[in-house]
Amino acid sequence: MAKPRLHIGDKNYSSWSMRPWLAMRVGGIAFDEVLHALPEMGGKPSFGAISPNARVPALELDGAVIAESLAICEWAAEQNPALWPKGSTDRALARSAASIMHSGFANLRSDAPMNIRRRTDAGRMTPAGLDDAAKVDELWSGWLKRSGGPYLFGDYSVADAMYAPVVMRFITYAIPRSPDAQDYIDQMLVEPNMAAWIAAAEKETRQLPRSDIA
Ligand SMILES: N[C@@H](CCC(=O)N[C@@H](CS)C(=O)NCC(=O)O)C(=O)O
Repeated sequence: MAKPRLHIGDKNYSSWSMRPWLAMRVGGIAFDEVLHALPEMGGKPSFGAISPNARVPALELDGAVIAESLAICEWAAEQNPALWPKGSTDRALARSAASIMHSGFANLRSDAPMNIRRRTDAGRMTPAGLDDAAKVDELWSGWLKRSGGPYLFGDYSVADAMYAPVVMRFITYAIPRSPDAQDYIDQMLVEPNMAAWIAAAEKETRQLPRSDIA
């Protein structure tokens, strides 16, 4: 098998790219990364011809291209099953947690786009965006209570990779949070692969006005 190639967007901005990149790194799966500049609003993406849905992330694998962050994370967990919890109920719950993130929290995502370098406040967010953030906090707290931590379902799983960009949003936008959510955020920030992504994002200099000025 040729080495998989993961196409990703700017590390400062591309929240969907961050998820499978983390899952693959935590899972110890060797891959090459191909970094693309996300297009300006209405612009043509450089990955348009590579990715089946003209989006990143996209994983090139043995002549096929796999789109969608969660599908790539599922592939990663087939290579390293430790990326999902062992018990079947916990595994189902972690898959549910990952799916809730993948399909939900649209208000939080649009009010507070991932921008790792930026520091601002939650004053720019709508009540609906803040409600989404409160819901995430409540879910994290419940899962952590059930598992005993330190990650959502005990050991690091795909669910944590899926929520990693939300951790960054809590910080960038100084979103109010519970002590349990703060502990989880602190835990996630020192995970070495997350720390490596953040360090790379901080070194990037490209700016996307739609995220930096808005
Ligand atoms: N549902 C997709 C979402 C992927 C997505 O929207 N990616 C953004 C970058 S974070 C993108 O490629 N945008 C293309 C564009 O802005 O033209 C997934 O889970 O991978």
